Amino acid sequence: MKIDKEKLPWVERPEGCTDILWRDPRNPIIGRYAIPCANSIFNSAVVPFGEGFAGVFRCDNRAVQMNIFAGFSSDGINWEIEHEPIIFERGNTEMIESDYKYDPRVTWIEDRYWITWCNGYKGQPTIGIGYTFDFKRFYQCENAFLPFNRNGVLLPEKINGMYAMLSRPSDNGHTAFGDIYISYSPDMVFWGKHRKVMGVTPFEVSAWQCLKIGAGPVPIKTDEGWLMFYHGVIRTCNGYRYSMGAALLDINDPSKVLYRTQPYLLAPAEMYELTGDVPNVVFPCAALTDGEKVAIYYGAADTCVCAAYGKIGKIIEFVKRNSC
Ligand code: BMA
Repeated sequence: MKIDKEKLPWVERPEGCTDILWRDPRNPIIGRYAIPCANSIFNSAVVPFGEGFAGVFRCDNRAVQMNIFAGFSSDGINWEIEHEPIIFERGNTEMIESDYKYDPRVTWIEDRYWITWCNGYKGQPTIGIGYTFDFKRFYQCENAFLPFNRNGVLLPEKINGMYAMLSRPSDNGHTAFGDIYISYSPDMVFWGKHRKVMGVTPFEVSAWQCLKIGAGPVPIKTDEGWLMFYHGVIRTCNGYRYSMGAALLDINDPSKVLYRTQPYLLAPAEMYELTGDVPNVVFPCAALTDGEKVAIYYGAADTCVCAAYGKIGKIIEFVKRNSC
């Protein structure tokens, strides 16, 4: 879903910077205590809505219960986040159990905003799906998959007549493995035709993504394929480190990877990425684009929300030239 050029949150590349993505100097744009109950607000998704923007925010409260909250903004940078979590009504199912919700993604498909998140079902993580028309009333649908799964990301349009979702089969803990798969559904209830999209890289080829990977923002349709930003993880002697890369997937068959970055595009380097509840995490969950520029929203150190910017043309060129 493209937005007007003058509405896109944007900061020019700093003088002398040669990086493909650069950070917003106002980062973190949403601090950990932005609403009264919050311990942390991070890994959140935003979309164009009305005259401005709406979002679904991961907020862990001070009992460190994970939940998702709606929010609104006129400029994409200054956000008003509801003080109470989203209450879901029944969507396409009677069964809307949820022990916890985290890491939301949001996309417009056809007539409504679809939301996916990691949903706790009987204490185990799988992919929850919901929708809203107005960010006031929300409807929960069937879980997409069996546990264990995380990082469910819908494509913003049907592929060959079917809804398509990227996901990352996992375990019940701090998963020490993980590849990206794609699955299809005719109705947002039944999912199948599961195909592997891409796996981790050998350590000696690209170590930042050698332990596990997961799709980030909703992929962006371009002339060169689906531009998919994703996170990649390396296990260091001090724990996991999450960075961001990008890949181009075939437009008609997104299980085909055309290119993927060998170097990362953004890795923990600023203090707000290096320190926090979980240090060394850059975790992208949303992107806004006018077709030329992109604003990427990412969680930093499982604590706060940040933004980074780039030019789609330059990113594609980089992905193609630096593929592995
Ligand atoms: C993953 C998820 C993310 C989190 C990341 C780093 O497994 O739980 O929400 O940002 O770990 O802690």
